[in-house]
Amino acid sequence: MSKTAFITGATSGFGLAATRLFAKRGWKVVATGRRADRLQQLVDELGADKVHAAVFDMRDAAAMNAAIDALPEAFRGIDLLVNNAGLALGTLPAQQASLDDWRTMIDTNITALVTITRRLLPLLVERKGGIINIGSVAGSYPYPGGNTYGGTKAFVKQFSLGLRSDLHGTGVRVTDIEPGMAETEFTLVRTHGDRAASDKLYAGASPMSAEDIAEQIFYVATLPPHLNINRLEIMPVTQSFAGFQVHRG
Ligand code: NDP
Ligand code: 8X3
Repeated sequence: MSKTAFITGATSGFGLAATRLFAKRGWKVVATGRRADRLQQLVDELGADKVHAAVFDMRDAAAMNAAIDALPEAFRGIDLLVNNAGLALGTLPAQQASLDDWRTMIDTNITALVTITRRLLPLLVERKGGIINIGSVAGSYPYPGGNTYGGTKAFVKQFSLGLRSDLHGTGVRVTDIEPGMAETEFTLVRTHGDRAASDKLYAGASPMSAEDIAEQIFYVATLPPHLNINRLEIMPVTQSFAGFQVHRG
């Protein structure tokens, strides 16, 4: 019998590529996001027997719960939660950054992620399922302008490891996949729609693609059941680390 993945943020980037990959490899997918037209396109492309579109804003817990309550019978047996929906907003230094942007990132990347995880955990325990959280290298390596975004992804990393402890003995697997630079709509969102800035960031950099990350998600999800990758950090070859900075007054 085919398994079912619940993939948040399936209208773009990693979530969209993962939905396509899982569906093509025989899984059923509950695909979520705010952009209903894009989710409908996915259903049209992959088939209503393979993909169920659940349209809601991750920050609206009541809408989230209603969408889960309304799942058709064929999509209720969730085996895998992919906590992918998320965003960065802004690259200004903390002392100039928008507090509204910070709150949006915390509400989406942290509060919504724990809310949906808590909601689906009893089912995942019952089914010995799995959770794949999408963290980021920004949760481990600070960089100028990463402030709150990096903080949210550090939370995702530590929450993932904490879940592993709490779920000890249940058979439920938890992995934090921590990508570096990947070309999606991420930078378009981060720059509040600046296409030129987004194109410039990725130009000539050979970034990872959404499909690269979807393959990692599928790989982690389909490991033999006795294996758990705790953290999977992955970057393009063209990206690495820089040293500390020193200010001389
Ligand atoms: P995209 O912007 O391409 O996709 C983001 C997805 O998240 C969209 O489907 C969007 O759906 C969804 N989303 C955002 N906010 C909400 C919300 N309030 N309610 C419901 N859905 C929401 O970016 P990526 O694919 O790159 O990002 C996916 C994840 O990967 C994020 O958590 C990001 O932080 C992380 N990441 C990205 C990296 C990169 O370089 N691209 C690197 C490391 C991590 P919609 O707008 O339709 O609601
Ligand atoms: C996205 C990767 O390096 O832009 O999480 O923060 S980075």
